[in-house]
Amino acid sequence: MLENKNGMIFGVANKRSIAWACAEACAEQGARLAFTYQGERLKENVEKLTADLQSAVVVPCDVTNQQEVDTAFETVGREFGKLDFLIHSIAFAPKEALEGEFLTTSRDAFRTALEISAFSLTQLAFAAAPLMKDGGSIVTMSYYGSEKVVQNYNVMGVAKAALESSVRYLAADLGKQNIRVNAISAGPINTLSARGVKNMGAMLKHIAEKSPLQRNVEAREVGNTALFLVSDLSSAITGETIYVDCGYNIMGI
Ligand code: 0WD
Repeated sequence: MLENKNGMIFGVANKRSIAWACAEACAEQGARLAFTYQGERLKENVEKLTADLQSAVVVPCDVTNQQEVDTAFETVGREFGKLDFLIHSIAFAPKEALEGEFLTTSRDAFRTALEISAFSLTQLAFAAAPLMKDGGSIVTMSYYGSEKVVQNYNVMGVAKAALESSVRYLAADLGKQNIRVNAISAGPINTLSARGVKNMGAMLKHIAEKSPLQRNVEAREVGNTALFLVSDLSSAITGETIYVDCGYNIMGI
């Protein structure tokens, strides 16, 4: 499905990362992939994980460092010639902002969370668009806390609201270049980042009890939806937030 397509994946921290599930789904369908890692601490993880993939490119990229972003896209442009899709699967908020009341969010925590978790999509889309010479697809990861209050999710919910809105504005701007932009709103999955959210265990249990499918979503199910969104099967879908949450979001009482 993705033969002759080149993709760039941001946000692999380890094998549990949603980004890695997306990478596996895309690699199985023949995509050639470039991976970025944030800082030296994750370099070895990403290099080991990607060692078995054919001709994968691995480059450093902390989105708070514009020079690194520019160099990452230069490298990928040189190696691949063109880019067909980009998967943005990164987020960060200081730990103290992910517990207690949203009311106490500091200016610094707000700025950091919004910059890394929301602005980075626009930053990466701007850098990727010139490489998407035959059109392209950009996919990001969101969460239900963007539209409803989820205890402890706090400033990350505000960042995800900004992210989902960015998806719509970017889709409107990039449509004329046949570049599509969509978000996946994933149900909770036990990854490294998720552990930063207090009461994750209770949340997983609640979803398994209340969602129509009566279980939690698996990372691979999110990966498969990302595969659909970066493939030509979704060629008329742009600006959307697609729920992959076992149906949890449709439930009222
Ligand atoms: O329940 C979940 N796990 C859900 C996650 C439900 C719904 C959505 N999501 C979202 C997250 O908010 C995030 O946007 O999915 C995305 C991926 O999250 P993940 O796979 O759960 O988490 P993880 O494996 O930790 O990957 C996120 C990575 C970072 O990992 P760590 O844990 O080291 O912070 O985002 C990257 C980093 O690799 N990251 C950055 N990358 C570049 N520059 C930066 C940065 N400044 N900061 C974090």
